[in-house]
Amino acid sequence: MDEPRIERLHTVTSTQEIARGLPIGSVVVTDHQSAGRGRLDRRWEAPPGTALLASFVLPRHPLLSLAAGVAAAEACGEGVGLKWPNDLMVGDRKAGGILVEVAADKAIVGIGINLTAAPPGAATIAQPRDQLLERLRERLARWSVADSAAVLDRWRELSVTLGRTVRVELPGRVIEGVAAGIDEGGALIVGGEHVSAGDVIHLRMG
Ligand code: BT5
Repeated sequence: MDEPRIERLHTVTSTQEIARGLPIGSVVVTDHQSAGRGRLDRRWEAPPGTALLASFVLPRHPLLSLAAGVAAAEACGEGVGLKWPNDLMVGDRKAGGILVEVAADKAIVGIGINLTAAPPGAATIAQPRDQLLERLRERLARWSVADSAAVLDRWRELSVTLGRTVRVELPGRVIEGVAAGIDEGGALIVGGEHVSAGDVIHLRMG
């Protein structure tokens, strides 16, 4: 079995592509991505050297998306909350995003956090990159093997979505209502419906 390793690369297409070939415990970090990816084929944009851009190879976990959000919010510290499922928020602005991709025997957790620049309407978390990376590694190691009940409890504490009036855009339809909770599978409960995928928009303070 290969040893886990840390790859620090100046420029890549996406850290996710490099991480896919590495063993559990490995990390890929870069200054710049020419084709940084969000969910659903969206783009993740960050000018060179302005962001933490990393992919972590982790064991699979049924709630890894929420667990990664918890780990990242804790690594960022005070003032950073989670919009369902795992966007890093400073107030109502997005400061970081998480993309979880699952393979047969491992999962790749990609995390992008704006440090010194952000697109219009987005936020930064002004912290030194390497220190933040170290805290992320440590928190991810812990939360990626935590039991689901602990992940859900901590996610609820860090959430800025619960209690808010939200709009959920699903393929072909839209639900609006108060985000009342998350179920044991990590689905958001809105208007009595359990939403496990889709985009959530916070409508107003609730
Ligand atoms: C995400 O997708 O939020 C997951 C982003 C994951 C990025 C990391 S970077 C390291 C690793 N390697 C990769 O290639 N990806 C991961 P999603 O929820 O789909 O949000 C994408 C949307 O966020 C875009 O459509 C934009 O509207 C917006 N966006 C793009 N760049 C942003 C930025 N720097 N800050 C805030 N919002 C951004």
